[in-house]
Amino acid sequence: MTVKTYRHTTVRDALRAVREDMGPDALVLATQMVAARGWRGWIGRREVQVTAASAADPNGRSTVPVGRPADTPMPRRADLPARAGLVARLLASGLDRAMAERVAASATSAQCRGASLPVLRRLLASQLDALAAGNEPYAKVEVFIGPPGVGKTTTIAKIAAQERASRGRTLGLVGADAFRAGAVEQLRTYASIIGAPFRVARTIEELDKALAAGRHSLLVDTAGRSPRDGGLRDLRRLLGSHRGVRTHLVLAADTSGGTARRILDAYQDVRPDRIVISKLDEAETIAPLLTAIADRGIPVSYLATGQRVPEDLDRATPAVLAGALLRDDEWGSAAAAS
Ligand SMILES: Nc1nc2c(ncn2[C@@H]2O[C@H](COP(=O)(O)OP(=O)(O)O)[C@@H](O)[C@H]2O)c(=O)[nH]1
Ligand SMILES: [Mg+2]
Repeated sequence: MTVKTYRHTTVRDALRAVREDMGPDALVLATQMVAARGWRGWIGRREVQVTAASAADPNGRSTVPVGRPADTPMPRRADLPARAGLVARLLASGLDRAMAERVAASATSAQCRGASLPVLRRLLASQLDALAAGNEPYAKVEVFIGPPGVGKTTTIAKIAAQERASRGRTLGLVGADAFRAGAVEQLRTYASIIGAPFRVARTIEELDKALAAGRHSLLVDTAGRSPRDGGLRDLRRLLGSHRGVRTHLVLAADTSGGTARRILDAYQDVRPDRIVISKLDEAETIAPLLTAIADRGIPVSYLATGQRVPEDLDRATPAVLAGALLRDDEWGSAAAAS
């Protein structure tokens, strides 16, 4: 088997070069974005590098794509180049190989040959059902935890303001920060703009009372707590004693797979039920983070796509997640179509 690499400015050009050089049965083994050669690389330009193998071994038998998951059906031989092209497009979007292969295996021959962005998004969305919490009803208490500065307070303000604007529904806000003086003021300001009931809970006992009170669902901001704080353990114990509590761990979209795993380990004691992915607008790809989240089997509840309150927040439906993975800028329309 001959293995070669090809570099071009677009995936389409790289695949055409592969086919012209190695024939229609060439298999794409890997697709990467790499720094362009020469001065274009110095000014930050990137290009696509495709690694391909000739499909036929010296005896003329065809080989199957490397890394094909064992549970995916064997593609028809005539489909192989088109399917490899689809896998290459998905890999170039930052998807990991196993997911790209699963999506390609679920596509018909015609979809493989001419998959438009909406078709790709639909195919990918159908693989993301288990990972997308979608439009679920509010729990009695929704608690937001996570590292400082990741977007917890802003996300809570977006949720409360969206509910108020779109459904006229009131959600109560609770600022539970025993550590940083003034940290709850940001949430208090949002609450008064939105017209939402607001309570401060500076101790675990005050939080206990706040969770029991009120007829509205509550969004609880836990700014300032880190996994090493005893406060987080107390928080876990308290949340465990209340019914109808859902805990969201907020993670920034550009978190690497390794860092995400470390944070998930650090917050393991609190047993987050959902993940909020924030700052999508600042990330090149969310694939490494999403892979780490998928490994833990925790569904994603929201995607935050910017600083604007309340616009820049979407429920994580399968279509919205797929759009974010494909870096399809129409998250909003993806959500509307789902
Ligand atoms: N670019 C971008 N900035 C965000 C997003 N969400 C929050 N921020 C900003 O991140 C900073 C920290 O947000 P904050 O909600 O205070 O984080 P917290 O410490 O986790 O409560 C603020 O400047 C926010 O405006 C987002 O989705 N995209
Ligand atoms: Mg905060």
